[in-house]
Amino acid sequence: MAGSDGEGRVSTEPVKDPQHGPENGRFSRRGVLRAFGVGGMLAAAAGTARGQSRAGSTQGVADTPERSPTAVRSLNGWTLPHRMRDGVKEFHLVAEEVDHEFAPGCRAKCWGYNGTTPGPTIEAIEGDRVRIYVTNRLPEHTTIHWHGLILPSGMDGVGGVSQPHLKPGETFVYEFPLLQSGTQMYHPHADEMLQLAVGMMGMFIIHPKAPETTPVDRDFCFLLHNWALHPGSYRPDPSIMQDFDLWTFHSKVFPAIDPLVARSGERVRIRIGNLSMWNHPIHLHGVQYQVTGSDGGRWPESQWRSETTEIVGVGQTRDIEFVAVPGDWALHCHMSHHTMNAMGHDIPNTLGVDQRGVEEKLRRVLPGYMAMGETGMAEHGEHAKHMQGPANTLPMMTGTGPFGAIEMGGMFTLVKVRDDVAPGSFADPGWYRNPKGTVAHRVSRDPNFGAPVRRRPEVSPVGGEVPE
Ligand SMILES: [Cu+2]
Repeated sequence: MAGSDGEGRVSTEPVKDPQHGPENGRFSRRGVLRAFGVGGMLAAAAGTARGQSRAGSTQGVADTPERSPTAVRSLNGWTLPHRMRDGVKEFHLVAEEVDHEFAPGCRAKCWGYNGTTPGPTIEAIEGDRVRIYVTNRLPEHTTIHWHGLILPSGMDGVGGVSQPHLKPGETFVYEFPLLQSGTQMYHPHADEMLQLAVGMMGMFIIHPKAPETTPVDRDFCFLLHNWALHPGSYRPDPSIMQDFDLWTFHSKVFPAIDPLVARSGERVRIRIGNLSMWNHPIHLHGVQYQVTGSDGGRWPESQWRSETTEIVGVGQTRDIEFVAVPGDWALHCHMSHHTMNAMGHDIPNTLGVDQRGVEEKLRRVLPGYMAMGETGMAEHGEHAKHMQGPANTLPMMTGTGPFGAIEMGGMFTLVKVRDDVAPGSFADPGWYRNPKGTVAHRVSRDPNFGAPVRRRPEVSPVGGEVPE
């Protein structure tokens, strides 16, 4: 490998950085050097990157003060520290099993990188040369494919095609220049169905070399994924193709997904990548966002388009941007099963079915059984609070807001915008306090209230009535 110093010079310990980026939220060559230069990776491993950030060395690397893109914040995730060696940005990924929590009450043995699924986000600048060590601590071979990156064929990471597999215990090195910018991803290209199904993936953000003409104040990213973690089990089932139990933003489900916090008037970008088995229409309330980019980079402004829902297809990334307006705004997949947690896909439809008597009979063989669904599923969210379900299984829908049950799960979180959010602060500001007179409210409890126009259903006499 040209320019490689071989193995042993980079810590083989997983490097964990609890911070999401530099303190000021900006991402500069100098700042990163200070944070993760000489000794910086060890400092980061000790969780003290911020405290050590001014002690590092900048020797041997030209500074480019005009470059100051906003550091990306990985939702519920983190950014992989790097160090400079001979003008090359060095990263070290460790493929390994991880004990992952989807939300309190639901965890599993998954596979990921450096202790997490997804793996840490790799962040760099167009024109950088990167050297990425990959250590395989899995029980089977793997590779990493740099999804969407323009690179030499031998660096593409397709096991058996572009390189030999990394056997357990081995470390390989990838090295290539970054010839593009945009929201990219990484994942294995070896035993791919299984390794993706158990969580092996990450984001690879490349900032453009030239400053962006319309800069953003906050830059979030997350990956979409699906999991077949059957009720009562602790290992995702890789053989499932459609009936998944968990739908995740960055491997978390509501209510464990971080809110996206911003100050009113700030320009916010959200970068979304999809390495799941479904396409996801991602819908944001409160604004018309602009779709501004993909793994092809930030598109020319003439190609931006206003949407409130954008499908992020499998293997695709999409960047959306908007100017933040005050409120608590839902951000979710619009496939309504994808905003639910585990549910039985094979159970009969009980909507409208009188289940009196059935419940008692079933309880004799299934203690705790609850008949439900006669009038809808909303009651399920209420019962789930006091009824014990199968082990390691989240309620299908959950969450409580200032006005009651939220009845969501899976791919759902909130964009929380306030006038008084401090620059660089991502702390959850709590629930939005609506200005007086701006909340929908009850005007009657009488079902015969008012005189709304209603139509009689037009039905032909053929076939008779719909039975009760
Ligand atoms: Cu979806």
